[in-house]
Amino acid sequence: MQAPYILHGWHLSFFSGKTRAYLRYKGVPFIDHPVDARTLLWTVPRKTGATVMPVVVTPEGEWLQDTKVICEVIEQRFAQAPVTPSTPRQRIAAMLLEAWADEWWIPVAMHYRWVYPENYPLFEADAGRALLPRAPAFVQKRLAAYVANKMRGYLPAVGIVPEQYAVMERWTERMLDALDAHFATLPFLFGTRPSVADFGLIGPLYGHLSRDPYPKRVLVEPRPHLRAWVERMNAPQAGAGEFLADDAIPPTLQPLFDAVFTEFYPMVEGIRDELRKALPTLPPARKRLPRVLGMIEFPMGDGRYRRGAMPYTLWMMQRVLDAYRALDAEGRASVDAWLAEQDAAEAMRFDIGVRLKRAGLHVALES
Ligand SMILES: N[C@@H](CCC(=O)N[C@@H](CS)C(=O)NCC(=O)O)C(=O)O
Repeated sequence: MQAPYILHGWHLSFFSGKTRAYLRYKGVPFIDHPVDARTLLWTVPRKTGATVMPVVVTPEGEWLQDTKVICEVIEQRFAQAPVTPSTPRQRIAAMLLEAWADEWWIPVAMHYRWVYPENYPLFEADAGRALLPRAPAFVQKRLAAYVANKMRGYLPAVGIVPEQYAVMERWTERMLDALDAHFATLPFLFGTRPSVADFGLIGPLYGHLSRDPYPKRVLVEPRPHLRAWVERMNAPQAGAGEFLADDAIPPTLQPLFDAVFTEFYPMVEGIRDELRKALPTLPPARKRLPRVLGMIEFPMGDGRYRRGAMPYTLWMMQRVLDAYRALDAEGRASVDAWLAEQDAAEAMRFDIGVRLKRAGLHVALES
């Protein structure tokens, strides 16, 4: 029998939920290890350059960090039932939705966790037990409360300030209605097989929105098809299902693509513009960019939203643009025709201006 992989992550964690669902779907033998303080604060930074979860350790002893890297490595080793569609429109559409899910939804997930104190006891219990499994309960709780406080300190940088609560909540409810309507017609976003877009979206929808008591009660429980999708994502039949035939994009996903092209793209353009402004101010030898640049503003539903620009998002977009450029001429033409229908004919010609590489949770200029 093959030695198992190890997933160091928590059920509370956005990106751990994404990776857990993915490993289960791929039938990867793995141990689900709630990462403890020593591993998180000592081993993970030494092995990956960041204090972060999830991290996957392979049977060969490699420490994989970043959900895209984990997925790329596992896709090569477990080749059955690929989760990135091979047909051009579905491929680009799924990768765009993954980028949107990973990046746009972070403030949504953080908002619903940290604005409602009803969620705090679960966080403190789970995080405390995971961090210090052998410590007395009061010590666990005290450390978890310290971590929770630190997390709340990040809220303004991602735009979670009282003036923006209402626009965020209206946006989320509308989008969850759209997802509920979609999952009434199809088990996953692009068919009967989950794709990278489903795994992206389970990030906010599992650890935060379906598990924290307030959003679970108010957002997910009233939407039965969405709730059923969350359950399917966590208990998949390994390797089962297919993407829709003929490279079809389900029309019920239209509200998601409207959000990608009229809200997410303006956010990404804002980040690119902040990066352009920041580049001349960086010391010449410095290639690694700060995690957060200046504040940007962009449309969100019926309002606008302001938050710090995180250049990591541009690296996510670079992956999608690279995938588009790797298509053959016929594939690119098919994607272009779909984008023209979306009123987003220029979307794959988006110019980041520099080439980026990932370094832990940061990005750096490629030299
Ligand atoms: N983009 C990374 C993000 C991982 C990530 O942000 N993980 C969160 C927990 S869900 C974390 O550890 N954050 C620490 C931090 O932001 O400093 C991925 O796809 O793996």
